[in-house]
Amino acid sequence: MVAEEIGTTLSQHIIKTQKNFPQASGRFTRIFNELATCGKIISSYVRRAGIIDIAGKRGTTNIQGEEQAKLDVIAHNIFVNRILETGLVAGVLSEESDDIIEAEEEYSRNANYIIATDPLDGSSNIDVNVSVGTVFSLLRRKSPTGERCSKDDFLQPGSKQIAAGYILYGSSTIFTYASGDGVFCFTLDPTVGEYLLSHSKLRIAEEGNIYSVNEGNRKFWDQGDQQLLDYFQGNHKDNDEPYTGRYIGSLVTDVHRNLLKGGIYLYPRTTKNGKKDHGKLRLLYEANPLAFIIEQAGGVATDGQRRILDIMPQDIHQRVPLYIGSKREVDLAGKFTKVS
Ligand code: P6P
Repeated sequence: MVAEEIGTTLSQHIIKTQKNFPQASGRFTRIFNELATCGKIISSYVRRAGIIDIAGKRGTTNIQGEEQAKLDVIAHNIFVNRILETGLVAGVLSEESDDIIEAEEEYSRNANYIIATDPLDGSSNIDVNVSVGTVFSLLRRKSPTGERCSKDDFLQPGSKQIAAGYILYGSSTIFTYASGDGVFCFTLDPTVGEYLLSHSKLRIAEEGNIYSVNEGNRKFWDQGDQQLLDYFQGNHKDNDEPYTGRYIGSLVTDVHRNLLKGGIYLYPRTTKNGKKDHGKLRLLYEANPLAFIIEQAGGVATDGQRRILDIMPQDIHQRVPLYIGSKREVDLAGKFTKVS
C-alpha cells in the first residue's frame, strides 16, 4: 500500500474510485456507504452476543431447512430494511428468506440495482466466539427500472456482478470488496467508527500450502475428491509433502485467510443414502460473490469443473460444490474431480 493510501477511509476510497467512472451517478457510493453502516451495526450485535439475549437459536428454520440463530434474523432485518430504504435497490435475495424481498413502491421507482446476501454466514459459530461474516453481491436488475423486480432478475451468472464483498466479524471487523479494479480491505477502527484501508489491490498467491475442508465428510465424497485429499495430505503418488490443514467452519473466515496466505477452500458434493447432492454452499449469495473477489485477486473458483462465475443459475437458492483459492490448487482439484 503506498504512503498516501494509509488512513484512507472506505467512503473516501469509494468516492475516489467513482471518479474513474464518469457515468457513475453516486448511487453506487450511496449503496456502499449503507453496506458499510450495516456492517458496523451487525458488528456491534455480534460483539455483544454473549451479553444481551441474542445468542443461540431462535427455534425457527430457514428455507434451507437450517436452524436460524437469533442473530441470523437480526442481521437479515438490518441488512434488508436499510438497503431497500436507500431507494436504489429494487430487491434483496437473502439466505434467510424463501422469496426475494422487494422494495416498497415508493422506494423502487429509481432502483436499478439488486443485492443477494447471506446476512450472517457461519452464525452457528457465534455461541463459541468464532468469526462469522456477511456476504453480498451487487447486480443490475434485468427488468426495467420502475417495474416490480422478480426472482428472474437474480438469475444471472456471477460474471454479471457489478461488485461483491464480505464483512468479516473476527478479531477485527474487515470490509472487503471488489468492483472490477482489484480487491480492497478496510479495517474498522472502533475508536473513530471508520473503516480504514488496510489492503490495497490484494493478490492471492498463485500456489498455496493450506487446504480447508471438513474431512469428516470424506466417506460421502466422489473418488476424485478423496484422492485430492490424499494429495493434500502427502499420501499420493504425485505428492508426499503434506499441506497444512486449516478449517474453521466459517466460509468467510476460511476464504479470507486463504486470500491472505494462499490455499484452497473446498466443499465437495456428497452422496448419502444413494442420493448425490449439489454441495452445501449457495451459488448466488456465497459462491458468486466470493468467486468474484478471488478472481479479482488472481485466484480461481469452480464447482470442480465449471468456472463459478459462468454458471447460469436455475434457482435463487441453488447450491453448488465449491473449490476456491490459489490457481494451482483449484486447477489440481479440477484434474482430480474430472475422473469422478
Ligand atoms: P460444515 C456455515 O454453515 C457454512 O455455510 C460455511 O460458513 C461453512 O464453511 C460451512 O457451512 C461449514 O459446513 O458441514 O463443515 O459444518
